[in-house]
Amino acid sequence: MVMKNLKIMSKNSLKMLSMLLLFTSAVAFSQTAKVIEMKGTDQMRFSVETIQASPGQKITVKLSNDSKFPAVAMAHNFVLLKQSADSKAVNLASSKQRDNDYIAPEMKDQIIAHTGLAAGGQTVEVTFNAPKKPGKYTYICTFPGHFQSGMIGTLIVK
Ligand SMILES: [Cu+2]
Repeated sequence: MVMKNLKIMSKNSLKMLSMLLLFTSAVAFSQTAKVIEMKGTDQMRFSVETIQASPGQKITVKLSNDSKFPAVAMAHNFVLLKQSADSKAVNLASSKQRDNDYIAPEMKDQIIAHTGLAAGGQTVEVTFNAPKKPGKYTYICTFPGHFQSGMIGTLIVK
């Protein structure tokens, strides 16, 4: 009888433990994102050029554009690159892809996350998990000419 009760108890505690684990992972999954709000400027710069994140941290980047220029002249995006990426190559290929919002499909394996294009008056956003590996990660705008003008920033994971 004692044994039987013990067995039932351990079954129940296992159940509770697994429920607790489920709950904990659900909380981790729904972790609120760190929100980074930035502007793409007419001077072809990100208003935020450095983002700090802890490894794996959930980040939302909101990129707004308040330019008065038409979209064909001044739009922006946020493209976060893998450390192994060749930023010049990704930019060169992507900046020719007007029909794909300036993201080259063949370069997607070099990209961690990216927004769509923000024309004047628009805000675009993307949510992603920061890489787990500490280090520096480059983000760029692939609208033609902007990377060359210095529309570049750094995500620092530590
Ligand atoms: Cu831009």
